[in-house]
Amino acid sequence: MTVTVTTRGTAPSYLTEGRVAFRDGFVWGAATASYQIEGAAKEDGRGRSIWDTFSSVPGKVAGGDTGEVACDHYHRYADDVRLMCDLGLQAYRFSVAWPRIQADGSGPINDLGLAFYDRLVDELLESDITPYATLYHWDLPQALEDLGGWTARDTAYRFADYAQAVHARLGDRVRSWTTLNEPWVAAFLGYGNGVHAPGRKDPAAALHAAHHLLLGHGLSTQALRSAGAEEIMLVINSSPVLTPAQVHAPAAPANEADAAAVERIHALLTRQFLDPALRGEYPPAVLETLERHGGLGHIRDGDLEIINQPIELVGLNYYNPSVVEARLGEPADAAWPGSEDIRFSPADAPTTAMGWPIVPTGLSRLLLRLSHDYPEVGLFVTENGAAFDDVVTDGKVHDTNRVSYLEGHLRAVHAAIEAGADVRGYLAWSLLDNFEWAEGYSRRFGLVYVDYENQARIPKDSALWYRDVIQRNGLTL
Ligand code: GCO
Repeated sequence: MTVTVTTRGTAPSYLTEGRVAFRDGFVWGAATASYQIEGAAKEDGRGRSIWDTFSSVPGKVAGGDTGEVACDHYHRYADDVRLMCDLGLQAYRFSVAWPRIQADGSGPINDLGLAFYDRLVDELLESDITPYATLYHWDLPQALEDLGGWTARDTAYRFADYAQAVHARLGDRVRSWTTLNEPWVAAFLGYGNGVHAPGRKDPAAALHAAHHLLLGHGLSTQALRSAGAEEIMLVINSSPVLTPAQVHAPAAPANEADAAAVERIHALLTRQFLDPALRGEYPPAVLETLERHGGLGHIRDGDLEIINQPIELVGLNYYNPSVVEARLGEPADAAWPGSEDIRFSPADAPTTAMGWPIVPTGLSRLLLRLSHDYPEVGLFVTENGAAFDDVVTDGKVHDTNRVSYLEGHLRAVHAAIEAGADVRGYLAWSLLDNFEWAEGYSRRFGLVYVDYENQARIPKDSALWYRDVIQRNGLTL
């Protein structure tokens, strides 16, 4: 499929300015996640994760794909680091698989599992690439899920123990730590609509999971901090919430009902996580939603103080805006708990192979809103990228659509910085084509193409273009 990226309406001024230079020290890199690339699912004492279980159930993942082999990164990490080095990456965001460290999510620490990340970190540092370690990117040990998973309060305490064990081994070399990746997705797709592992479909369970994930964030932040961690980050999937008319032109929502729909979805998606973590409170829209779905009994006195730990950075994974309208009087089959009376609409924009609308200006709007609302933290774009139906031609992948996507979004990051947002770095999603969760291997997000038949890696045109961007610390027209 060929997707042409077009700019609709009047081009924002930063698109016509010529050279776009980032400040010295802006960090450039790429991201991956353990289950999506490592493979070696049964090696060196790794326990089973909820994604091993979920992907083995027919019909859950496209093509019946699993992460059993993935990109075989567990064995090929040294070559992959060489590839990063060739592309000039300054930073690499990876995640640690909890079931490699504790097969059952608690109890004995598996030295062989830690040794893998030890080797990876050393390899990165030898290549002058800064490691950004994420402790939870969704591969919960199955044994903990059997005890309730994130709906069980105890999982938060087990997570802090695990975080401490990983820091004890890598903390002398890793200075930047991310507790959770996208708690909204882990809670609401995992426990709410069942599209992700563990595949539960219960709105109250999703809301409980969200709180316990936050509690795990707070407890692990305390553990990391007292062990001397320098930089701690919480990574969320966030998007600006817009009405259809706002997608291409900044304007106020047409009416009060739409304005309320916008703020409600923003509260459920973003404030549900950042207000407790950064302010020690839940926004009213989240409390009202909890009242309607199982109550507040799972929130204990003192939880919000634990969750509200000082952190240095919020990481944003941005792909597309959320477009909503009020739908008063229509049947209330909520897409998410709390989204009753709200309709999610398609944006008037070209889409990626995921069907996600391409709206680069959404990233500037998001960065500016969050820097305005939460001035106490720095921001980092921890994921941004696009899946397209890449084709190998004579050993090359001419992914001009991905180059356009990335270029548009980097201009948007730059525009936000110019307008005052404190954005410290940008990590492309993803280094490699990989296991795209419920979509399996059918969606390719990589800067580097992976031939799953023989594990060959082919840097796409976008990878070579990104290498030049990093080298110049900016873009040229
Ligand atoms: C995500 C993810 C990645 C996805 C990517 C594309 O954090 O949602 O961190 O694992 O693969 O976002 O969907």
